[in-house]
Amino acid sequence: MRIGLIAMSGVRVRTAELAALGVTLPGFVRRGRVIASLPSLGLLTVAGLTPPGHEVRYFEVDDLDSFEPLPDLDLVGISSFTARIDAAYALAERFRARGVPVVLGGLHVSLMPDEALQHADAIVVGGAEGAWPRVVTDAEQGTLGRVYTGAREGVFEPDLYATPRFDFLEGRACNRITVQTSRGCPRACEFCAASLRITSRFNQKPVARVIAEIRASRRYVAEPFFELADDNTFLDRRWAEDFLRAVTPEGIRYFTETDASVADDPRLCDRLAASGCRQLLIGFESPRSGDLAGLDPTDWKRRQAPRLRRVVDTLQSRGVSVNGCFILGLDAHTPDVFVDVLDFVKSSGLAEVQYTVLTPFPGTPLHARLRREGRLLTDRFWDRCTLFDVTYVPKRMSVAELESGLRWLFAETYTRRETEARLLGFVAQRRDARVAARRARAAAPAAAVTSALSARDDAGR
Ligand code: B12
Repeated sequence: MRIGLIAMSGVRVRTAELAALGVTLPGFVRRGRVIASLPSLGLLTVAGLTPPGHEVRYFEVDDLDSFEPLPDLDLVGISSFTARIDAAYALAERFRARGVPVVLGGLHVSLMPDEALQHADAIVVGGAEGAWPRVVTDAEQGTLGRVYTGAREGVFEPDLYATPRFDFLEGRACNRITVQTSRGCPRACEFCAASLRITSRFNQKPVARVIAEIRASRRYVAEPFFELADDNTFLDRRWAEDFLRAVTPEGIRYFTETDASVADDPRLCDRLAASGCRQLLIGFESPRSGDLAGLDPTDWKRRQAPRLRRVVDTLQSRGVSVNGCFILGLDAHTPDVFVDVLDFVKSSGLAEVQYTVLTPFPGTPLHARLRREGRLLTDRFWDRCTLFDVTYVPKRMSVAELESGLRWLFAETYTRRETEARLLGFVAQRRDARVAARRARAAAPAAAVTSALSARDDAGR
């Protein structure tokens, strides 16, 4: 069969006003441009899982109109997050109108299966592992079912796992590659719409497989910067130790997401920079601990808030910049939160910062709660699930206050001056830490001699 795998791409900001603000702000634009070039690891994985004997093609579609004429295919698989799901449905309908069976999969489809089924011949709920090979075989035999459920655990075990088809990236103008080292996250935050929703427990990829993927991808893209497509990379310390040991000699540079607990292990942090880790993205959500009550089942995030400055310091003094993420519009947020967040950003020395609006992605506990409380602005707002659009009534401020507060934060944070000040602050922090370490080392032998002498004196007495 000729199988087409199509990623719905596009979207950064939707609101014209935010877009206008965003495109004039250097920090935001820099990050926006860079990440927009990332491929769909989900579909490269689906391609890897395709049984042999089929011709597989990979497409990224931003503008539906420019995807004409439709390629000749026998089976189509489309991947989309919530923000572009309506475009994915429209594209699915076009193929179906020509008699080409369409399979939809991905996070949104897994969370909204009934909706997705109205626009597809078949859907895959959960990971493609354990489902896609059956889909292809059934489609080939003309017995395509309606709903296929992928594995929710053990997805990196040999019988389910396949290496993503990084060869599809050959010749592409991309300088960044995503590699997944784990799926899921035990923190289970109410708002989370990431891979935790398609797993029943934290799945960790064996280190040897991760390294094999890194090597495989480097055959097709020269000197890529890696983004680990994880929710919480360094959660499992033993795995993390093994990973750092194995990845260091690979000589790569990478960025990933983890939580504040990484700073509990200074030995691990000591080795991060040398392993190629350039930046850690950590969800701080809010600098005020009271704002974080009830965000996750064990109130873990609330308990971290008082130590966030130390977390920044621990990592940045070791040469790993921290990208602190803040969610605006939490239930406890009052209009003074914007000033407090900015104060924290400036005084903590964070090298990078990312603000998003609390977003009730469909299928999340947050969505169910806000719906119950009658606080969703509209029933169906999928194209507004960009992380920058307000889609609900905040508890302690108005929609307009949240929107204008966010715009104010963007404007205050992403000016060229502020962006450079943050980066220079990080460089200085690293330099000062190195100087302090050198001084401590230089002082160490002298201190050792003094204590040896006094030990001798003590012994002589
Ligand atoms: C890398 C990344 C990106 C990259 C690449 C996107 C891409 N096309 O894959 C970029 C930077 C471009 C991006 C953009 C956006 N992103 Co993004 N991104 C991520 C990130 C960090 C990792 C995703 C990933 O690669 N996962 C690994 C792969 C293997 O998993 P997967 O995609 O789920 O695929 C598996 C299954 O879902 C399934 N599957 C997926 N598709 C299909 C299709 C078929 C046919 C089948 C059978 C199976 C199947 O099989 C795969 C293997 O099991 C996640 C956060 C996270 N930590 O997970 C956010 C995340 C996915 N992004 C998110 C958002 C909101 C966005 C943006 C809207 C942001 C914006 N304002 O622009 C855009 C939307 C882009 C779009 N057009 O839809 C949300 C999505 C939530 C949701 N439920 O919709 C997440 C979860 C982050 C968050 N804060 O909540 N993103």
